[in-house]
Amino acid sequence: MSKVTLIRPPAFNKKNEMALFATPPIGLAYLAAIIKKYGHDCSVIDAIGEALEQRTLSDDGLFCSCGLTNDQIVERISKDADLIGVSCGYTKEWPNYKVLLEKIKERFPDVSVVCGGEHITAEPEFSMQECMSIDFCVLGEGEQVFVDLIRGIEEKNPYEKINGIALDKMGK
Ligand code: B12
Repeated sequence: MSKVTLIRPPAFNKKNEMALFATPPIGLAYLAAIIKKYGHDCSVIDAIGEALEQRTLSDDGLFCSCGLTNDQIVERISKDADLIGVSCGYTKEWPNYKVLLEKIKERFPDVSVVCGGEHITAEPEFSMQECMSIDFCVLGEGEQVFVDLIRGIEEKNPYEKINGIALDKMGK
């Protein structure tokens, strides 16, 4: 049995840009359901839902994140997580995803970091080249791929027999 933490990062916008962001992270709910169905432990950190009113300006004052800060997210990750999954849905949020992913890898260097979502599906090579903290990219709908990946990592053979993984470190 593996212990998985899934993360929806905060919404990240230009300072004065407004987007409708307070929606449930349905994609991660689907993933959590199947991960549990296969007998694994799974928790979800919904950075937006867990701090709806919190706004944080970037150091240069140009961007605003809505929800938990990256540091608060890292604090909430299970200390004994075997796998950390991060949803990267919006290309405009990539600069912040990168910072979050780097903080996660710094704190959990030995834990596999898996990314998925629309941005990753569209730009897997770009994302892995820009961010060395990603171990695996999952393309498209992630449910079956994620449980296959968990099994692969448990068996220390994550590179074979899994359809839907874009790249891994071996492919860099
Ligand atoms: C509903 C929707 C919204 C809703 C709510 C989204 C939400 N739930 O959070 C609202 C209206 C809020 C919205 C807003 C925006 N949206 Co929108 N949205 C969608 C839409 C139509 C469906 C998303 C969805 O809920 N899918 C269903 C769920 C179940 O699937 P999912 O989230 O994709 O998750 C699955 C996989 O992606 C994957 N997965 C996801 N996360 C992870 C994580 C891991 C670790 C793994 C392994 C797998 C994985 O597995 C999941 C299960 O199969 C998509 C288009 C589409 N058809 O996908 C656009 C889309 C995601 N939106 C898009 C955009 C651009 C925006 C806005 C920027 C628009 C704007 N200018 O304001 C804003 C940004 C909001 C923000 N954060 O600031 C683009 C993103 C493109 C990109 N590369 O950036 C899309 C792809 C539409 C498009 N083709 O242009 N959006």
